[in-house]
Amino acid sequence: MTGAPAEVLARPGGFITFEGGEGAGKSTQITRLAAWLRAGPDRGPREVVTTREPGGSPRAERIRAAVLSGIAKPHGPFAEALMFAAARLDHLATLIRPSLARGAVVLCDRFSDSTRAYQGAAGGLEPETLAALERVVVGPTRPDLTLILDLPPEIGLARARQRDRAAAVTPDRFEAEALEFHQRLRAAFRAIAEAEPGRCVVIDAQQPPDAVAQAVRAAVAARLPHLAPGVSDAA
Ligand code: Z5A
Repeated sequence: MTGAPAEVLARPGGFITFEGGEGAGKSTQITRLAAWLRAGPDRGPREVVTTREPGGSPRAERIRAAVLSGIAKPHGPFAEALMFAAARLDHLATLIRPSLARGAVVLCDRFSDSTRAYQGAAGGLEPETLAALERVVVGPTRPDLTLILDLPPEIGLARARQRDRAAAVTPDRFEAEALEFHQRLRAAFRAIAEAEPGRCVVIDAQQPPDAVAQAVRAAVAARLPHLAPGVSDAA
């Protein structure tokens, strides 16, 4: 690397993405990390924007509803990847980049690693195709840190199904895939972490929520120390 793009160097906040399989606890941990980052006693209140993919902006949320309904599945993984890319373009332009430019911390539930894992490793699209799409869509707005919540898919799916039953919602297009698909996803996220250790940290998501939250905070404090609230707050 000869140096980070100017946009990244000028980033006083941070762009943190959460990745992993179904029911890994991403939403739970984003809420908890946001509360921790906002309450930094030594640095005063900090703007923390929580968002998700697909979605995160009004136009991207409309694409989310369509793609999770399964409407694009008959067209194959490339068509689905293009729909996720279209949603991501709008999300980046209208929410993520303006937030980072203001100095906010952006916490995003899934981002381009999900395209690599779902449409690539599990869906069968070639990595070169997805890498080209990612270069065009994401450009320099790459995450500073990616937390990969890792657990056996059987456990994550059971959690997601229990949550869906309690809320009386039906599983979406991806939750309904076979266990083998979810095993490929887990392997794909672990491979991404292995290939990009400077950006990714794998968190054991089988632990109770408090222990996962502690591991998440430790990873943020280690990788992005300018974001960590005072040490007294980390316990
Ligand atoms: N997708 C794609 O294919 N390509 C792309 O490029 C992108 C996405 C960006 C979005 O679904 C789908 O889109 C996703 C991939 C695909 N696949 N699916 N389905 P989504 O946003 O609706 O769902 P998700 O991202 O998979 O998240 P999730 O299933 O909602 O789970 P989660 O956010 O990781 O977990 P949670 O909601 O925090 O927790 C799940 C339940 O477990 C809940 O009842 C918690 O109270 C409980 N929980 C949480 N943590 C724990 C611990 N530590 N122990 C025990 N119980 C826990």
